[in-house]
Order: sequence, then structure tokens, then C-alpha cells
Amino acid sequence: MRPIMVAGNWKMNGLSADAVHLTQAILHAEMEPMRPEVVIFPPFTLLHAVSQEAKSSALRWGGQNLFWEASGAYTGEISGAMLRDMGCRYVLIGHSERRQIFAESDAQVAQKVKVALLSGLTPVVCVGETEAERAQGATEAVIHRQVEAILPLLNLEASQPNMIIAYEPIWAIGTGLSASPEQAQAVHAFIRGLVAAYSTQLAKRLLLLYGGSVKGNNAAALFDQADIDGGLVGGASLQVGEFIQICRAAE
Ligand code: G2H
Repeated sequence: MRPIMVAGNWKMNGLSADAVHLTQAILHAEMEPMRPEVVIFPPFTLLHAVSQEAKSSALRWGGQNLFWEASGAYTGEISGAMLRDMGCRYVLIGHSERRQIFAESDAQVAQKVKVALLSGLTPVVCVGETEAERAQGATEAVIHRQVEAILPLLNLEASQPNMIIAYEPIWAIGTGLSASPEQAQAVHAFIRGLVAAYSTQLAKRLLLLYGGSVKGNNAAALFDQADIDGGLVGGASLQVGEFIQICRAAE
């Protein structure tokens, strides 16, 4: 049986006081011992505040992005070692907002996954199709292209997968219109099948998160699906009560 994970992607929201408040609220929600594993992805500026609050708890945190070089003249960028220095275990890579607004390509996503792994971080790699691609019947082709770009980086020698994949249909992000559990399950099963072509063992153990308007009232039905191992939560992760309800739906 796979573990379950609920991850909160705060995106570009929050100041120090918000980070302290949100982190303390999660810690006080009496979810210890935590099942699911709860991970928060604050903006870089809040990583220190989160780490100070959460350092002796089961709560984990990660960065929302990183750069593929280790150091140097790359103004405004953040390295894997810098994230590790902030106590991060995870890093989001290839979120659709990075792919769409900052034109990140599949090749760049793969470079970032590679450097995350070298830095000792677990990448949470986001994939997903646009509304137009779904309407054209191209969902599987898009997911296939995005997933195949990173699968050569799977460590086939390891007993556990070295990455997590999050399926986030772009038409469901921040729109309030979540994919139905059946729609999400179909794509998750497709992704697991792609991984199985590399290793059936790793495919069985790979965590596949769903993201896109996950809320307290739809999380349980999504997490009940056979190939959905938790959620990557955006807007609702900024509302304490809602986020905790989502975590409880995964317990
Ligand atoms: C998708 C998701 C979090 P939201 O971006 O990664 O955001 O839950 O607001 O749709």
C-alpha cells in the first residue's frame, strides 16, 4: 500500500506573519502521528519562518522552483543546495504556471529534476493538459510527452521512486472546477502505466498526486480513487480550516 500525501502550494502569497499563523495552525490540528504526510510549499522568502515553526514536527516543506545550475551569476534564481539549506526535502518542478507564464519547456523541467535529485531533494513534477488539448482529445498525448521527458531520470536501482508526479489539469487550476474523480483517475492510471513500462515495482510505489481546485468537499472522493495518492492543493491551502479538512479526508 502506498502512503498518502497532501501538499499545500502557497504560490506567491503570504508574509512572515501568515507563514507563522498557517504553519502553527496545521501543527495544532492534532493530526499527529501524521497520515497523510503533509508538505507545504511556501514562497522562498517564507521558508525560514516555516522551518523554524515546523523543525521538530512531522510537517515537511519544500521550494516551489529551483534553477538547474549549482551557483553563479544567475540573478534571481535559487539552487538545490539553497533549498536544502532551508531544510527542504521536496521541490515543485514544472508547475503549469511555470510552464505557461515562464515558458518552461519539457527539457528544462528535466534539467531541473536532474539537479533536484543530485541535491538530495525529491521533485514533485507537475504535468497537465489545457482545456483546448482536452477538447481535442490530446490529453494522453500531452501527458505522455511531459512524463516521458522525466522518466529517464527514474532510478531503476532504487526500491522507492525518486520522484513524485502531480497531475494538474490546467483547466481545473484555480477555477473552482475540479476534474471529476473518474477523469482524474483515468489520467493517473495512464501515468502509472507509463511508469510501469520502466519498472512495474516503481510504478506500484510511485506517489501520484492530483491538483486542481481540491477543496474540503471534493478531496475524499478524489483520494478514494485507486491511483490517486493525495493532493497538491493551491488556493485551499491558504485557508486553514479548508486545508485541514483536506488532510483529514486523506487520513
Ligand atoms: C494547482 C493547484 C495547486 P488550486 O495549481 O498546485 O492550485 O488548488 O488553486 O487549483
